[in-house]
Amino acid sequence: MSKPIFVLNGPNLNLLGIREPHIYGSTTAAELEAMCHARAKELGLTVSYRQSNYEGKIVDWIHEALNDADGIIINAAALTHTSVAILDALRNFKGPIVELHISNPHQREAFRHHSYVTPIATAMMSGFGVEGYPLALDGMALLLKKRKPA
Ligand code: CA2
Repeated sequence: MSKPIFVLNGPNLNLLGIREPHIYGSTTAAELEAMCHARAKELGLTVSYRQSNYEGKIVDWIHEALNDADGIIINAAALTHTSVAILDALRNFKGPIVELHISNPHQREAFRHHSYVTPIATAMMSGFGVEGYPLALDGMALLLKKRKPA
């Protein structure tokens, strides 16, 4: 039986649509979650969408995903650039991992150019605004299909 795709979001992504719309757009977190469920439904997938401002919470969710998710889409936000704990947790996950960013961190400050998630990610999506989430789900569906030949 298929398991959900965990869509994990890091610090401050609860502020989507409320602050810094010039960088992150005007779609709210609730609208983004709805977009993810809608695209997942079209793809025959289910999504467990989560956001936390706490590194340990995200590590706990990755541990939960080890048994309970078919794939992980992760926008670790600022923790992308700092968290060895998230990298170590992701190392244990056997399914596809898509690293996602709303902006293109490589066009921004130098401290955003290094990611602890990239070395363990199967694929990356960045710079498409919040549309990157449904696009990442499209990519996830492709990766899962490749793993389970019909
Ligand atoms: O582009 C992305 O998705 C980022 O992961 C967003 C992080 C940033 O630290 C990364 O370098 C790139 C920041 C998320 C902050 O989210 C906000 C959303 C709305 C208003 C304010 C912050």
